[in-house]
Amino acid sequence: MRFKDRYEIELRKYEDLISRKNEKTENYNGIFDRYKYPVLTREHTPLFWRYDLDEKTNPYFMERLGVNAVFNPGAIELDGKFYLVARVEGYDRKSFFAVAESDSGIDGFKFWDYPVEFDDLYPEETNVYDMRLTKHEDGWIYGVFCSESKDPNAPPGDLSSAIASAGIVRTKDLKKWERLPNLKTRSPQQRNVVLHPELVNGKYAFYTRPQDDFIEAGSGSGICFGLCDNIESPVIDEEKLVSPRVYHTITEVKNGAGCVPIKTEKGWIHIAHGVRNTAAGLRYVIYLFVTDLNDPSKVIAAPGGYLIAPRGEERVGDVSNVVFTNGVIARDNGDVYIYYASSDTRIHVATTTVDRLLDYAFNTPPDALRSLDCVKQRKELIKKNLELNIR
Ligand code: M1P
Repeated sequence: MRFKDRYEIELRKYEDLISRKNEKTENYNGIFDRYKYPVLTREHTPLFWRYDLDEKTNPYFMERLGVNAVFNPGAIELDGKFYLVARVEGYDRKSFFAVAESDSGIDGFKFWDYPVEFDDLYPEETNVYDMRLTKHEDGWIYGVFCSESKDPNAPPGDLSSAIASAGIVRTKDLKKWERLPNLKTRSPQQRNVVLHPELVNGKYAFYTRPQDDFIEAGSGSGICFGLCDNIESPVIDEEKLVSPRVYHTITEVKNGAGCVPIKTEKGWIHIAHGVRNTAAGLRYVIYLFVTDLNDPSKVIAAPGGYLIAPRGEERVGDVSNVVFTNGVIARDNGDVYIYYASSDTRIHVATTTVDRLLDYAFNTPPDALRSLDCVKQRKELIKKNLELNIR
């Protein structure tokens, strides 16, 4: 096939994909709606990111820089438009950030021409990923992400040990980004760090996830909270536990803050991830809790179990059996768009409202922690329903 014909075919496929309308699935739980199609996949990246479009230098119309996956986006609404800062992973395993924009938030996401660039402050930094976007009361939009480097103390031959820390950038328009120094805490490693949108006691407040090594939380007891005086030289001296890991629950192995907390009249809604082990490996689900409006480190509602778990084709991908969120948009009209990635491969949206999430948070029973207590909990629900004599 001629170069030009193949290009036209691939371009049509791409254009059909990015203009495809999304629709709600029949899946019902009263809490949120799922959608038929992912909102972003690797096929949504422009052809000119992947192919050399010059026939002279690419006569076979080959992909020169493939894209492996598009996942774990930060999310923000600006002037009525929906923006995702996605983690785009090349065939070479390195991730970078790229902005995609949509009018509806459920379909029509299109990448901007160029990926995000910022100052190269850390020559040892090898990989960057999972940006959380905070519209802060100080007027900046902050992006907090994982900055990963090879562990300088790894023994010879160990090419896997790495160090994760929290990188910070800020912007006003998602176009020009200023890099700030990485966050310093007492923990040897940090991932899944989120900046709170308001100052707390006049200080910048972060949700952290201390961990002993790159993968294992180890003695890290869960999602923590810490204050920092100066965002331009960010240091947290003390981390206070907010949402702990708990034996035989969805957070047994680890957990991590997800989106920037949503401010509501009843408290701050947090949507995070929890990890448990199975015979088939780790399973990541998304859960929710609410913290006090005046003390965002104090949990006031913690519904038991998960909010979103991987279903159907979401269960399969590069890292299977994973759903993960680091971007939620809560609109002024109360609508909530939860962007979540499945199996480190693609991005979906789930839609709901603040009212529904609060009802879920405050009226879903907490985890009873033991099978026999779970039976009591369920019996109570059954009895109440049967006494209603509905049928
Ligand atoms: O592979 C699943 C997820 O693993 C990590 O999350 P955590 O630090 O909680 O284990 C992250 O690297 C995330 O990007 C990834 O989706």
